[in-house]
Amino acid sequence: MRFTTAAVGLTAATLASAQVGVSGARAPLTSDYTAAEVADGTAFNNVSRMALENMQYNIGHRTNNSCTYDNAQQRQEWRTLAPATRKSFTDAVTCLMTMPPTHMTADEAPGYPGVKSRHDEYVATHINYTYNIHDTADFFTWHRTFVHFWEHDLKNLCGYTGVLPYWNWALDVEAPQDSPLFLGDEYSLGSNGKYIANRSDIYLYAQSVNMPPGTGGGCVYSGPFSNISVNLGPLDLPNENNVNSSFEYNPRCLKRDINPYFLQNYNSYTNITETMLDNIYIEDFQDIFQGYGSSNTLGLHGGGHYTGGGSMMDFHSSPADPLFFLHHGMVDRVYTIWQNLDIYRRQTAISGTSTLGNSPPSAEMTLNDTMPFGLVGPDVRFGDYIDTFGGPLCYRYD
Ligand SMILES: *[C@@H]1O[C@H](CO)[C@@H](O)[C@H](O)[C@H]1NC(C)=O
Ligand SMILES: *[C@@H]1O[C@H](CO)[C@@H](O)[C@H](O)[C@H]1NC(C)=O
Ligand SMILES: *[C@@H]1O[C@H](CO)[C@@H](O)[C@H](O)[C@H]1NC(C)=O
Ligand SMILES: *[C@@H]1O[C@H](CO)[C@@H](O)[C@H](O)[C@H]1NC(C)=O
Ligand SMILES: *[C@@H]1O[C@H](CO)[C@@H](O)[C@H](O)[C@H]1NC(C)=O
Ligand SMILES: *[C@@H]1O[C@H](CO)[C@@H](O)[C@H](O)[C@H]1NC(C)=O
Ligand SMILES: *[C@@H]1O[C@H](CO)[C@@H](O)[C@H](O)[C@H]1NC(C)=O
Ligand SMILES: *[C@@H]1O[C@H](CO)[C@@H](O)[C@H](O)[C@H]1NC(C)=O
Ligand SMILES: [Cu+2]
Repeated sequence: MRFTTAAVGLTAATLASAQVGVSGARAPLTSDYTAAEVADGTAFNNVSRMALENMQYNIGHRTNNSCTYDNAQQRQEWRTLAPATRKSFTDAVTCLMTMPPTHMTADEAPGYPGVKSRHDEYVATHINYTYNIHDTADFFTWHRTFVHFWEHDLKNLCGYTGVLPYWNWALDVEAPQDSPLFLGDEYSLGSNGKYIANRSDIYLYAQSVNMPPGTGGGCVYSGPFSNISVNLGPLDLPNENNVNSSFEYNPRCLKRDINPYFLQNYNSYTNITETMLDNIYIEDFQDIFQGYGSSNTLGLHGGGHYTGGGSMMDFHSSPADPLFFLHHGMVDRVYTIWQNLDIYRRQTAISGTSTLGNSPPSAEMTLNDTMPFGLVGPDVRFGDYIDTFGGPLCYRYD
């Protein structure tokens, strides 16, 4: 690899001019590394360290002076959390899933028959805004904020004191069904779904992908979440009995169908590195990440959802599976690295409208627009959540 980092090492004078967007250094590209370095994660780890160095160097230029590099929360990959912390995390999630709604009023309740828990308020909100938060300008920032609110609830409503875990897909690319995440013991995130044999491939028309059956298919049967009730959805699953109205009460088990096919074809280190390094404009980066407008019809985002299978595969109600939040932690991590590799051009870059694929047409979003959070919490200003060290946010990734 023959590239050195962007902002690290710039003098204060260069930095001042860099701030107005004329930074001379370019961010690394996949072609700066060998194919082997890209495939085995060397390149990814190298640029993620560069991003952290850039972050540290530029911290003084953020909007919130009380957030420093050292006091920022450092989110960790699931398997690096101590077993006891993992258990306290899943206990806190179970607490949110069994706690009554906190935001929905008695007047609102009849409109949301399937909302039975605080966690359901998250699921319902994602269902409600599905077409306003995917393939839109605020895809990354809306989901970042959604995860942030959920983390806040785990801590404030359910006493969780650890850091928010994320799921690095590439670590499980060989056999996600054997991942420590899905071992099914009390320190895991719950088991795979119960294996259902003899299923055939399903053709996914929207994605032009022939989906082979995964390694599970039925209910999560051991460990955390084997006993919880999923109350909302599904709305868009192939070959399932989908609900007929968005917020219908449809209690059932949590289903998973861990599927290596998707991780191997969409979420390898090569896939992550190419997506992150070779899309220098936000409009390309966010499109390819979600599989829009390219031959990569699922992208890193879709690949993770389809790897989970079952409840995670439903476009609308996927936050029903807590895996959603670890998956979106990694989505946010890759976005954060991308932003910090070229802070001056990328930190506040946005492009697009507030409707999926701009259909129906809507106005270009600005950082002053509000993002809606329905039953989760107050609407927030887009620009306040675009920097992990800005506004109310103060975290980074390890
Ligand atoms: C990236 O890799 C190069 C080559 O091995 C090395 O010189 C550089 O220090 C690394 N950068 C970081 C931030 O790890
Ligand atoms: C699956 O298919 C095989 C071969 O057709 C058959 O022997 C087996 O009984 C089937 N298993 C189930 C669970 O249906
Ligand atoms: C699931 O619920 C049943 C009935 O409430 C209970 O007997 C069982 O211990 C629970 N299992 C787990 C893993 O929590
Ligand atoms: C949706 O409506 C159809 C037709 O009435 C019905 O067969 C199906 O069971 C309903 N789905 C759910 C989840 O209730
Ligand atoms: C993802 O990477 C794998 C190699 O790890 C490659 O075979 C596959 O074509 C890539 N997928 C996309 C959509 O680029
Ligand atoms: C946002 O609003 C502020 C204050 O009203 C204004 O100065 C700024 O130009 C606006 N920014 C955008 C991107 O519209
Ligand atoms: C659904 O959207 C409407 C319109 O924005 C809003 O009033 C309502 O609170 C939302 N409900 C949920 C669950 O997000
Ligand atoms: C600034 O960051 C600190 C530390 O994370 C936080 O407590 C505070 O609420 C933030 N300020 C604003 C205005 O969001
Ligand atoms: Cu989403």
